[in-house]
Amino acid sequence: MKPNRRGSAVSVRAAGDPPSIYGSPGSRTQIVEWLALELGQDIKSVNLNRAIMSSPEYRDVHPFGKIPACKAADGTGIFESGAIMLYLADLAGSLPTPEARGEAAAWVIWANATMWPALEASRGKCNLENLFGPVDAILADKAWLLGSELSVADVAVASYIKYGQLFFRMDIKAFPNVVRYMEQVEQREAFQSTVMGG
Ligand SMILES: N[C@@H](CCC(=O)N[C@@H](CS)C(=O)NCC(=O)O)C(=O)O
Repeated sequence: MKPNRRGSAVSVRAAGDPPSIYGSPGSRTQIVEWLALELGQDIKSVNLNRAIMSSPEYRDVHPFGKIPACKAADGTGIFESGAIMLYLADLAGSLPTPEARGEAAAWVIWANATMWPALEASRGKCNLENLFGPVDAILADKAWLLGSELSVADVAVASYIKYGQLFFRMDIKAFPNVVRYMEQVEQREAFQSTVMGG
């Protein structure tokens, strides 16, 4: 796996450059960086501070001034961590058909728009069976959500399960296949060096 390259400002891009990922340590930026490592997708990681986040140049990339954000080689700005993840998965050639893209997007959007908001609003006290019962059933006969290989779907879902455990002490032991799944995730070097802070 290639280490990420680190830059320092909202940059001008050249065709063929790797996408710039703008962010900071201890944020969703590390979910995106985990995925880039798993995919072997070269990215340029750029650390931002508050001043840069509110600058007009950065607002061209992320209209709401949040992190993470991505600037593609052609200058296109992409915001929302889930959208950035799907972009990287596409760029790496891991979503070769509209169906593969749709299947992966379903999980990325579920993690970002359904699972995490439910956990965050309830501090992990919502009905976990509603969220993780179906995930547990799916993982009964698959190593990963979409089959035998880790994909963008797993990076999105497992990151927010881990956030639930870290931030809300969420207990997933009622879901043995999810427990096994998270054990697999925890063993991955790329997860340890990004989401778990190295
Ligand atoms: N749904 C957005 C959330 C973006 C977000 O709130 N990011 C946080 C860091 S994880 C942030 O920018 N915090 C600084 C701020 O709100 O000014 C995403 O997934 O990208």
